Amino acid sequence: MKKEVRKMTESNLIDDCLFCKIIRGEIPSYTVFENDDVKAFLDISQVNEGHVLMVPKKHLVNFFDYEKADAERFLKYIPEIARAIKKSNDKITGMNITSNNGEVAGQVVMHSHIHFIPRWEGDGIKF
Ligand code: D5M
Repeated sequence: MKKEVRKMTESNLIDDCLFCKIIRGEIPSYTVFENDDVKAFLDISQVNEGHVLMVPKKHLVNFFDYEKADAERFLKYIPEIARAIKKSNDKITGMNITSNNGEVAGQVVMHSHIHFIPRWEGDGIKF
């Protein structure tokens, strides 16, 4: 990534945030998609095989924190990432794409993220 782009996209990353550290490469992750705006990597607690998280390269706590411009900039990658995950394994025929917003909704990491959970017939996952 070009230096000036890095400065622009990562300027508001914070020290004490797990996903900011992953974006900066201070904590390792298995990256499946990355550009100047977002990073997508395997979730450490796989609900189903191929479970991926997408995070914006800007420290936003959750969707309550998004301006319209943030939504336009970061959420547009959802279909592309979903398709890439689906394409990675023939058995994937569906996907749960979810986001927990706020502690009462189950949000544990306070840096906005979207879960991509691949699904297939008989996978035994129950929500
Ligand atoms: O989901 C937070 C998710 O973050 C949860 O599914 C585990 C995942 N997680 C936590 N630490 C890591 C690391 N180091 N790598 C990858 N994934 C991680 P929430 O929606 O906040 O409950």
